[in-house]
Amino acid sequence: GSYSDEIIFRSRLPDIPIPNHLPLHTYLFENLSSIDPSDHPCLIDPSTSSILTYSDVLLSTRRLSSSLHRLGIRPTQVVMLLLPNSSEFVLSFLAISSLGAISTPANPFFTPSEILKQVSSSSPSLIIADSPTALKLLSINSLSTPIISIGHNPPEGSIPFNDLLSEPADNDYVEDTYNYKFCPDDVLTLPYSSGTTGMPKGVMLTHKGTVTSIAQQVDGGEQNVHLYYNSEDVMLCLLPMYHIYSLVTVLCCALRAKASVVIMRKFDMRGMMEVIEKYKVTVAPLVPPIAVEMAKTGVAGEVYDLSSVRMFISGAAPMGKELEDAIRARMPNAMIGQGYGMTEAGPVISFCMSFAKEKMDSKPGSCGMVVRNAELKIVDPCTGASLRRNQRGEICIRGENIMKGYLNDKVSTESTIDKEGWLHTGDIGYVDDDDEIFIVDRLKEIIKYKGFQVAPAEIEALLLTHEHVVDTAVVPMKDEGAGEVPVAFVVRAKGSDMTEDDVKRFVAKQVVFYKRISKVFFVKAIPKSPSGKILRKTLRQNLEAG
Ligand code: AYL
Repeated sequence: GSYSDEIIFRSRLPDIPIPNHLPLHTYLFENLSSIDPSDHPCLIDPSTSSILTYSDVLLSTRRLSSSLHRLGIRPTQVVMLLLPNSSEFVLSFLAISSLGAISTPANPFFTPSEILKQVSSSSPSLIIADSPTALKLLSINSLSTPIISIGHNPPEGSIPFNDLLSEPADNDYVEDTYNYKFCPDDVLTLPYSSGTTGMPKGVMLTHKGTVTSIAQQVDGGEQNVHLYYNSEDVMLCLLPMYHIYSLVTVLCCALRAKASVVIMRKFDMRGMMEVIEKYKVTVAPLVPPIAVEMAKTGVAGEVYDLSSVRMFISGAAPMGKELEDAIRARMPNAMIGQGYGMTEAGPVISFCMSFAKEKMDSKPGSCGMVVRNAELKIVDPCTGASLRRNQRGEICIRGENIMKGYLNDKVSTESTIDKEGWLHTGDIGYVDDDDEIFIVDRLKEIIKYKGFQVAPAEIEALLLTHEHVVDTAVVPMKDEGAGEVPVAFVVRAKGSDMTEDDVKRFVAKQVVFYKRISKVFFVKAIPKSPSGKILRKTLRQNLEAG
């Protein structure tokens, strides 16, 4: 049909002007006059009780940029971040942005082979890591990238991070950055995602795209705002910053709104409760598995005062009504709702409208309404036709927020963003009569372990390197604690006596914890389509049928 027949859904909030001609760091600190920057807490570290004000963060970012410049970092070069949540992560991310360079964040718990894959794909000129990770990196012979190490005992052979913060910005740096011609379409950051199929790929998120996404969430000035944060807010930053949810919706949105960010390095239930109580956290962006644990353990409401929390945001995986009710029992003052996003969308697609400045009602289980300054449609995966309200199909989004494309992968880019600029999410859902989005299924391969991505293709490729594995398919299996876990169907070589444990151990040695196989099914053959594609849906259905 003709494109004018398309059924397009939009936010009920009007579009706004978005200053996405600005570099991200400039945009984030644009409205400092609304606070006293030298007195207003920006980053709070509960483990040391140290506080960096907005002025401190700006000054340190400038010093760090100058030092990175002195080390040779220039626009378009890549710097890899292998860091747990920390103020150093934030300073590095901002400093790299202000140099016109590109950060590529990764999980510091990655195994050497996982790190090397991202290194060889993104070719960083420098790696910034915490000292245990730096030590791990220094033992990889094939790695020649210089390493900056954070922490008290920087291993020999690495550059101590603290030295880079002690010197004031130098003239060369000031002159060079002055002459540097910024383009809003320049890449800001390169998180890795497998998208709808295949191996993890570098997602090129630009300054323009990221500024747009942040503005779609927290801008809107005097009128209504999708996600209402303000300078009085205290944000819980517990989810890892190397993941796009925490980086954009927690950190960047908080900085834009001049809120204070409480940074937690790792998760434990009591630690989280203590921090919420002590710092009177107002916004808690979390993932469903943490909510499940919170609902189960008695520690929450009974012992700790969680009444300061006014917003409980769940994202990255589905949250059902029962879970929502359980959280409500623990956090009586909190609005509870979901954000829905995808790394490639920059990342946010929709948000619960109970988080708006002028609240709207929302239904349990809904992912909210599409963000403003964007278009959403639901398409029939077979015909490509756009569908009406209450009809299920693939969710697609179009707007200036979405990625520029995958790094060095034109084919995957073109199969994800079509000629009309629609990003195909691989999620199946519908839009109801109140403009609320519901996700009901997944077209794509990805497995979501506690919101973390596991790319089946990556684990399958690994299994195929085992000499006793003839063929294999890795698919998600439902799990109460994690949401989903990866399980493997394996065709053994003739005469092989390989056991389930052998397979599990073989994978576990080479991957980060959440990619481990939790069950193995030995089968005679892997079901495939005539063109050779694994019939993942058939396997998933077999699992559900038992
Ligand atoms: P990625 N409900 C169900 N599934 C979800 C939801 C949700 N609320 N959010 C994300 N997903 C799934 O790239 C969905 O399959 O980004 C989606 O395509 O690791 C996939 O996760 C994307 O996985 C926010 C809120 C970012 C959410 C996010 C998305 C982070 C996950 C910012 O404010």
